[in-house]
Amino acid sequence: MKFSKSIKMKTLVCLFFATLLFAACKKEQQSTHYSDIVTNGEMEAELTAPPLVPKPIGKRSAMKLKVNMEIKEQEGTMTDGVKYMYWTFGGSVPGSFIRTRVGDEVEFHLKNHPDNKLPHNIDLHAVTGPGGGATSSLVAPGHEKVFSFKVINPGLYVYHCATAPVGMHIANGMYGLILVEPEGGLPPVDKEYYVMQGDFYTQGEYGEKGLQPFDMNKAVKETPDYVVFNGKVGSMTNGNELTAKVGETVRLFVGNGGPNLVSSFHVIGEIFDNVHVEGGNLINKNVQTTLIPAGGSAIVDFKVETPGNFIIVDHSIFRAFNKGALGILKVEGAENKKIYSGTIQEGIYLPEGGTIQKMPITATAKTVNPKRTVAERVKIGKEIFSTTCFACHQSEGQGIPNAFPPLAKSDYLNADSKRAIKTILHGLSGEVLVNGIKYNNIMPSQNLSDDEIANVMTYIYNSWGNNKTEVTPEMVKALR
Ligand code: HEC
Ligand SMILES: [Cu+2]
Repeated sequence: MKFSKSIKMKTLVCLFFATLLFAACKKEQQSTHYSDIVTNGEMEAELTAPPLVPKPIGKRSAMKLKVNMEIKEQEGTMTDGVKYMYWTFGGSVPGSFIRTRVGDEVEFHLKNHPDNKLPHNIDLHAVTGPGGGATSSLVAPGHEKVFSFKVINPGLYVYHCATAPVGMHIANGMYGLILVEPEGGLPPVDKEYYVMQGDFYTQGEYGEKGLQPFDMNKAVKETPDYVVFNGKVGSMTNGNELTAKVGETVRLFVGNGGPNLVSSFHVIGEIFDNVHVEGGNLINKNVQTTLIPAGGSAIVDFKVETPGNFIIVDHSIFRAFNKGALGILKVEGAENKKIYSGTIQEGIYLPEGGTIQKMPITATAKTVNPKRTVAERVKIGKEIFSTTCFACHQSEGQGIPNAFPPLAKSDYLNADSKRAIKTILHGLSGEVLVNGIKYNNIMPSQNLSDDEIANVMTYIYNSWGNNKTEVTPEMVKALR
């Protein structure tokens, strides 16, 4: 009995190894096949800055592809009033998008601009070789290094600088994507975009003005002030939205440069029809959120069926609303009520015992009340309005009949600024008369600092035909 059992075991073990061997041969066959592809001719690679990608490669045969990439250390804008010294591949963060096909032989020319301060190199995850190219590409300012490699694995790959301290070079924006198309190309789509997440560490807090130097301690602790798409806050909002028309299929080449965080990539109001998981061959379907590791990627595509603004986020959601990881895909076209009805009815819902809801008061702890001009207050106030008040009072302050009173040309608002400030500070309930119409609903008290209330109120008073009152933090403080 024992004897026959051990024979069975041996057969099993043999079988196991035979399978492994077979699998190994198969893998070898595949990459031999790709590395055996003969190149035919030579061309210069088209390089693009985000959110654009070069034209699809499709059916072109493998070629010798020349990539001319210039490293530039340059000051740029992180968000309004905040500057950052970016280190870039090709002058953008993320760096230029490189598009190749399997079998291409890439001749890489890495140039370090003479005005730069530091040596750099490049590690491309699409390279099969030591350091992904880093060992052959270290280049001093005012120099150029050339090396070449054959792309033998289709997929979407991250590239980054790998010069010590590596984390710092990546944190300053030295990353990008290189696509290796499979033979015959990717299925055609209507729109293609390049989106890459990164986390940034600055000496000042989020939004603190001026040129902000890199903060090594925060980077080591992995506590970024900014988590953004395409190198800055607002890279895909306020006139820079990605666009598509109803009925089109959109493909996003998404990367995550890190250096630290993993992205929970999500488009609000869309479902990815296809996801090339981790940028490889495996295709998952009908995905809500796809995980993109630091130094990794995903290719997602989806058909847009309804018009509207689709918000692109890292679903670790404080990053989206408080650190910058938010973009917009703007879809235009005819509505499709079968797929999305819009609001059918709006009524008032007051649960039993409904009273003014209190948010935990933490904002008051911030006591700094900076001096600002009216124009500055209006600008900042507009942002506060569009995140805090707009859901109820609507984008043009027009309110919603029977539910939320208007702020545009509101006699209630214009008659008494102290009363209006108290409304924000303490909430409001019971019957109010605004422009001759009765409202009897509840406005929750808002958890905002004196400065924030001053800004949002100044914005409201200076918009939509109101009386241009300036509200200062001192006025708010006196009523708190
Ligand atoms: C959850 C919905 C909601 C939000 C969010 C909200 N409000 Fe209100 N607001 C109301 C309601 C409801 C009333 C009327 C209360 C009543 O009927 O007693 C009101 C009343 C007001 C009024 C006085 C009436 C008028 O029309 O002039 C002002 C001013 C006002 N809100 C400003 C703001 C500002 C500024 C914000 C953002 C910081 C804000 N509200 C956020 C629901 C909201
Ligand atoms: Cu570098």
